[in-house]
Amino acid sequence: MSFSKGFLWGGAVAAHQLEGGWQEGGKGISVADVMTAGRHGVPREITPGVLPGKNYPNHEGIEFYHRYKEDIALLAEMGFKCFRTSIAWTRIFPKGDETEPNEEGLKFYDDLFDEMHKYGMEPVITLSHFEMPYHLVTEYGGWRNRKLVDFFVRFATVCFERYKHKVKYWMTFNEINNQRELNVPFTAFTNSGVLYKKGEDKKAVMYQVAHHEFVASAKAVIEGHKINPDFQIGCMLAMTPVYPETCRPMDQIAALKEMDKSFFFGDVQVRGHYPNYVLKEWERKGYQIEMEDGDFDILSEGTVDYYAFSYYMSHATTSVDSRKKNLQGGFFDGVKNPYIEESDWGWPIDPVGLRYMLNVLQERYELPLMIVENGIGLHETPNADGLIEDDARIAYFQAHIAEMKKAVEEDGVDLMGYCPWGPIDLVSAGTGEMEKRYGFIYVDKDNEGNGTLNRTRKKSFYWYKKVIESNGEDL
Ligand code: P53
Repeated sequence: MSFSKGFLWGGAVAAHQLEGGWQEGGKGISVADVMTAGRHGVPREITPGVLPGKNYPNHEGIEFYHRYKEDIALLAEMGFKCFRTSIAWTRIFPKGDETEPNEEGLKFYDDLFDEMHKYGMEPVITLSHFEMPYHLVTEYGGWRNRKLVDFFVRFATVCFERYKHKVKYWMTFNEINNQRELNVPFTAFTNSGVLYKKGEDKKAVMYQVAHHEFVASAKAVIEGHKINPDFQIGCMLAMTPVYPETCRPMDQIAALKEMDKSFFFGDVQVRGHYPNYVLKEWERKGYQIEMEDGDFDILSEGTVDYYAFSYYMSHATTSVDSRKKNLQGGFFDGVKNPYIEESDWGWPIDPVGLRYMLNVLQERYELPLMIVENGIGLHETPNADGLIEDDARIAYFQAHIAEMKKAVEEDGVDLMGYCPWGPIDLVSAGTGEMEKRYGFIYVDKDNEGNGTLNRTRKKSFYWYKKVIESNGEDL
């Protein structure tokens, strides 16, 4: 037996990708509401506000806002012990800078969490998952602005107070390290509501933005623990191991430096101080990151309780710059790994990388870990009987869970839980497509928004149910 009795088997989603109801219950416009649908190789467009005639897939999502009871019942049928979702900031503070929260929004999550508890399902909640109020972008420039710290802490505190008896597991910012990738506008906008200006040093801005977020996150941790000392508040990073292409010593350094770009965010949130490799970079480049007196104390006091991360893929890099290519639509500059396959969207599939990552994180931080996203996007159509036979998804999860098991059983990794991404089909964050499907549950809707929105169980639904039932023994 490898997984503890209380191991949190579940699944993960984000409010903006499934709720819909973008103008209901007093909700304000979020950054996700001004992003159009793209597709593989065609980036989502970030429009200046909501424009007529554009396709904004998050406006409707899969209408979870109205159908959540049916959906939670389906997840419960699979035996979910936990369910990760986010609280849409714009339901609680529609513009972000109000002093009083929106009661209707708070009530929605009360009902949602009650519904989960009915089935003994533990809510695992992200406070900010790519859905900050758009007003904070237009009026304040997003997280460039120090004022965002107070707005976020107010939002976090309101949620902690309101749900202190309903939610124990929290995360502050989803995949806070995505913004390390400066090539694509998507990352800075979804993480931080930042649109880079022509000619500015993106990296310097990124560090300033990150500093504000670190302070906000640490303050939230401090406030949260005052409200309920039992709260477990984590950081959340996208963890993509970067391998050296060869054993050329300089390739090791290239891979190490690439990983540091990612680790940086967790290093601050876990250890409560800036790592030397970043301080040296600031010195070298002459970056003057604005900080206030007391920030360092806040960072060291507000360290996280656990380390949550998403795992989808690994990457590879080289020290020979001319060999580097734009991969994944510019999301990463590196080299292709000839030893592994890729998904239809060009995401490398690497189960062993998950075990590797779990080990690295365990050794680096000695904190409990939680895998809060993992999965594969697939094109799917029902067969003649209306069933989705998603054997490729089952194979993906079999391989990844088997590696996760080794990490726990053989390597002694302290793992709290496992939440596959998108247990029910939802809108893709990266492309805005509906047809990049992750679910155990199929949702009848296409990229143009046509479909009945009916839910049906895929083959993997029954498979994952069995996995949970056997506590990960029967793969
Ligand atoms: P989609 C990039 C790289 C790794 C994870 O992604 C990422 C992204 C952004 O696309 O995002 C996370 O929907 C994110 C989820 C997202 C999921 O991965 O682009 O936390 O919101 O849906 C899958 O296929």
